Amino acid sequence: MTTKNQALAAWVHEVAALTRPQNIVWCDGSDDEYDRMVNLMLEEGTLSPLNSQTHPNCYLHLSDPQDVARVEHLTFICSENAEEAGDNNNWLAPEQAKEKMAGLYDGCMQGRTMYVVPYCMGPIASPYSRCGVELTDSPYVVINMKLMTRMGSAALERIERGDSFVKGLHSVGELDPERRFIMHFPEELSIMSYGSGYGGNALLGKKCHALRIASWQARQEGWLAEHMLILGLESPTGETHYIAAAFPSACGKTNLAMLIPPEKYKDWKIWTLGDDIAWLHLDDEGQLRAINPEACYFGVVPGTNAKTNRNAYDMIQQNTIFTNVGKTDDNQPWWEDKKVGEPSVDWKGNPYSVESGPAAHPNSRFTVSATENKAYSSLAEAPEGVPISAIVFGGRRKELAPLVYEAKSWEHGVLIGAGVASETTAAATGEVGVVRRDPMAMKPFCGYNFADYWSHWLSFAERTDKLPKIFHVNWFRQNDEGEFLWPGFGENLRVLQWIIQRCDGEVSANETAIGYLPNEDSIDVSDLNIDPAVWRSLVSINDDQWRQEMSEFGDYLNSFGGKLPKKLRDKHQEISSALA
Ligand code: GTP
Ligand code: SPV
Ligand code: MN
Repeated sequence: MTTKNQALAAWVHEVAALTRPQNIVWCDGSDDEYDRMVNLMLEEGTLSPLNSQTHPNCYLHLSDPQDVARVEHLTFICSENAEEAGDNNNWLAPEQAKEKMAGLYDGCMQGRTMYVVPYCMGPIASPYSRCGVELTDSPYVVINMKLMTRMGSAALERIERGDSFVKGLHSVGELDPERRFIMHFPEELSIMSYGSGYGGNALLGKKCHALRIASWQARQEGWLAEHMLILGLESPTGETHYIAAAFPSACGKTNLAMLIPPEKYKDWKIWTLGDDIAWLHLDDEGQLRAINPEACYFGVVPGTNAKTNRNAYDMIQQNTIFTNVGKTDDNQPWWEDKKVGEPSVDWKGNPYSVESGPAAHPNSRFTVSATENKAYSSLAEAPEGVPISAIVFGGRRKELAPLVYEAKSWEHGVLIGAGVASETTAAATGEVGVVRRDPMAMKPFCGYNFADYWSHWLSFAERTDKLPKIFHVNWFRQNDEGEFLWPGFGENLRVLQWIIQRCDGEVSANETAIGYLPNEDSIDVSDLNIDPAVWRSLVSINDDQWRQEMSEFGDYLNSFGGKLPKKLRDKHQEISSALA
């Protein structure tokens, strides 16, 4: 196979001349091709079969132990001008970046096969979808991209009909952390990745394209590319509200998107549309609509069990690729908090022992087609997307942030999003558990200057009067013993219910300086065995802590200098004064 698209053919030719692969294979995205790739990897030993009785068509991939997460310090936005990238990104001049990468790519595919992977982010028939082509020497990338995107012939046809496409070049190289870079060239719609096989560094359709490059394009074209789940909340009357929620990596998006209501709320139903990325557009009526550019879940494995997330637990019993989990002695996948079975082999392939750490890496992942999820919404395939009623921001905060609060206006909501801060997790290399600022959960993913990004967010209020309401949640408050104060998971439905009641004007709230909080009795927790004093602390604010927070947040905003939108500065000032 090859292509009628001259630009694509020329680029493939040019890359092959540089990387010098032994073979070039154009991927058609068929199930046969997937099976062939799996067999190839089983032969090579880069994939191993799991117990086919308990886990049909499931496989385990163990990565290089030094290559288990995103590498933010090695990820760059290479715009022409450094200010475009902003202090929120690492920046390199495009020419310098290309020279560095050309040195790494020179002959890097000798003796290997280069796969040409055309893909479409979003439903093939959607006007909001965007295409890309990834060139990679990793079969692991090919099988993951097959599940994650609309990959192969249908995407290539879109490109041949004249769609623009993002050019992504990826090589695993030597998997040497000293020779690893993820470079983005937003002006040229291109990505260059070298030296890692891990998800967010190597599956270029996901964070590199659908967030970093797409956020840049979205600003120019008047839409938003966000690190958000999309869910539908169906009430007992059969009415469904759609909610988009942004939480930093490993802070609960997949879990919320698949939530199973507790017994008391069994007449409610959550439908999943997406668990990680949302592309948001205003339609002709001024309604904000969302599509999910992905077609699979690339989810955190540890913590997934029949109680916390039954939907996810069930969907990963078959047709799943596991990366970096442990195994039981009968070859079933095993991870911390699975609650059944015992580990006998760890994620490095060594016999399991308590002393050598967890059996599954804390950032071990499952890759599984979205269609395996029982709660998958049929509207996830709708070309026009779904109308969004509420936008929710959140993070991991032991202290400070209440369970839920509501912005008083769109501008205020943008400020709340810009103020997201969260404890770091294992999804990226570096220290875990330290609070860092992570505006809109986009710190690692915004492809341009945050000050411009906030201006772009603010501009939506000038284009429509039908914008969703904005909220902030925190499932992660803890006591001095480190125990969570809120049960989380399925019980988060109670908070979602309050959110839609607020959207529909059905419930009053407690007005504070930082926003509207639930009245103590507006969310029923009588059956949850929460101490009344704890409950009060979850739905109230500590003024001293908030004064401190607003002062630190103010310093952060000021670091963006003259580019910081005045509306945001004023709103920050207004809330600080109200707290004083
Ligand atoms: P990325 O895929 O990295 O973007 O992560 P995510 O935001 O989808 O996070 P995910 O839902 O995979 O959850 C990450 C971890 O947080 C898992 O170990 C979950 O078990 C845990 N978690 C999710 N929701 C809750 C909750 O409501 N309460 C508590 N205590 N933990 C939660
Ligand atoms: C995240 O880290 O936010 C993920 C996993 O969703 S990755 O695709 O690696 O970015
Ligand atoms: Mn994510």
